[in-house]
Amino acid sequence: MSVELYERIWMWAAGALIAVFIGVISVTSALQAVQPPSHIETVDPTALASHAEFAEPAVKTNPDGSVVVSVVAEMFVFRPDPIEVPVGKPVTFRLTSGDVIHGFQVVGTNANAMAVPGYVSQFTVTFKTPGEHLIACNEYCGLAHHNMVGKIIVK
Ligand SMILES: [Cu+2]
Repeated sequence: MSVELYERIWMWAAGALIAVFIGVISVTSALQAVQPPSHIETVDPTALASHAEFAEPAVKTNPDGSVVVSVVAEMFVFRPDPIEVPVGKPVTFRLTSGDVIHGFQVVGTNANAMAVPGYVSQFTVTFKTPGEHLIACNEYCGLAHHNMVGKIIVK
């Protein structure tokens, strides 16, 4: 079987790109602990009402000024809402859902995660400027999905 020269060049180029991508993923996950934000820990979605953290989801400030925000996404609200966080401090969001899969996208930033029933999704973001951000659910979750929004106030 003979393969044209240009076809061979493109096949090797595509193979090299795939190797580079796999290499980047392997190196960053091994050296920088980069991993998907979801599925770090589990939680019983039927017992959120009596859960120590998620029964009253709230913003908690650590002694060093960093903040942990526990968020429950449910049809068709985010709790707490609005979420007030400080500017310039690391804000760790811990999300879960009490019913179906929801999205949690902080519009205008790269903060974006899924709230999956049974799991806690966690990510940390630092807001560099004060202001307000819309939180949008970006996973279709039911009839009022388009109304499922929240607000983050950075100050
Ligand atoms: Cu939704």
